[in-house]
Amino acid sequence: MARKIDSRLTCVVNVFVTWGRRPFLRGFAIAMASPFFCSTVFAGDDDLLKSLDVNHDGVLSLKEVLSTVGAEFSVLDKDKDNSISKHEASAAGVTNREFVKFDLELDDNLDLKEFTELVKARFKAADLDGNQVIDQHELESVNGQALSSLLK
Ligand SMILES: [Ca+2]
Ligand SMILES: [Ca+2]
Ligand SMILES: [Ca+2]
Repeated sequence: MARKIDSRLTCVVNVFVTWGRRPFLRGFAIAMASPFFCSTVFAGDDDLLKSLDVNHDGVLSLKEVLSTVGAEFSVLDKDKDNSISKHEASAAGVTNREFVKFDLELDDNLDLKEFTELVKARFKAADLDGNQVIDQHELESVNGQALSSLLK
């Protein structure tokens, strides 16, 4: 997630540097190019919200997020043994500390139930204003990125 924020910043900087070399375009570049260009490049989270927003109210409820958990679990379970190993989890950005916390059966694997608890915890962390739904702004926050990294 930090990488993504970095690349977004890099994108803005690149637009400024590239376009800023031509003085007559500098004003245009600063006023117009970076927000439009970079929001186009990084439209992914908007897509995620739209694809999961079943009732089209513009925000994600826990129910909507959990509707994708089974599918996502299968994607992350690369060796198809019906559990997510430490290695598989870390590929999805799950920290060692988180893994240990949610591996309730202490078998060094997350089953679907444990993975669902992890997603629930990240949902709660991403709901910055505590209104039980995730809006676009919350999805773009650091905690929101942590949630979306488990969902795509
Ligand atoms: Ca919704
Ligand atoms: Ca596995
Ligand atoms: Ca919220």
